[in-house]
Amino acid sequence: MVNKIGLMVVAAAVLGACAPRDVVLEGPQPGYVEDAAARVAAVDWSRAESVEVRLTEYAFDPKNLTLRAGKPYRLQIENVGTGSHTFVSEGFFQSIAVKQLVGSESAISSPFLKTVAVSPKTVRELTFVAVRPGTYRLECTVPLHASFGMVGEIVIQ
Ligand SMILES: [Cu+2]
Repeated sequence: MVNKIGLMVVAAAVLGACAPRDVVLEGPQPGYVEDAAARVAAVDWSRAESVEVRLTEYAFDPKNLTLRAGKPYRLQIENVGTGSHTFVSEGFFQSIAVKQLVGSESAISSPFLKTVAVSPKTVRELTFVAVRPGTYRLECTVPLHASFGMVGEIVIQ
């Protein structure tokens, strides 16, 4: 019988070599906010609220984020762990108007996000307007991480 720690060590050894990458779709995409560009243009970005979420082995901290529809945000997604992680929430990505996703090496302005990859000791910043109210599951899609507890919830009120 393999215990949980043993399984984590095996998983880290097997999966450590393949770092996850961003996945961004070409638009237009069904399901995403249609007038995202107009919504991004309409808000005052100087009033954007900063929110932080930290990624570790194997958790999101905080685990739950609550946002308000119509408000602009700067979400700092910081990987303070030692392995690569992802920030994935299809429902959330389809419910926001994305302005930009920036990192140390790239800036993405496509609104059709699918996977945000965060290397160890790096920060990605996602600027967006929260649009559609709902409760959305958040997870890390690196194999086994979600089953180790790397899940959360994003609420847009
Ligand atoms: Cu992870």
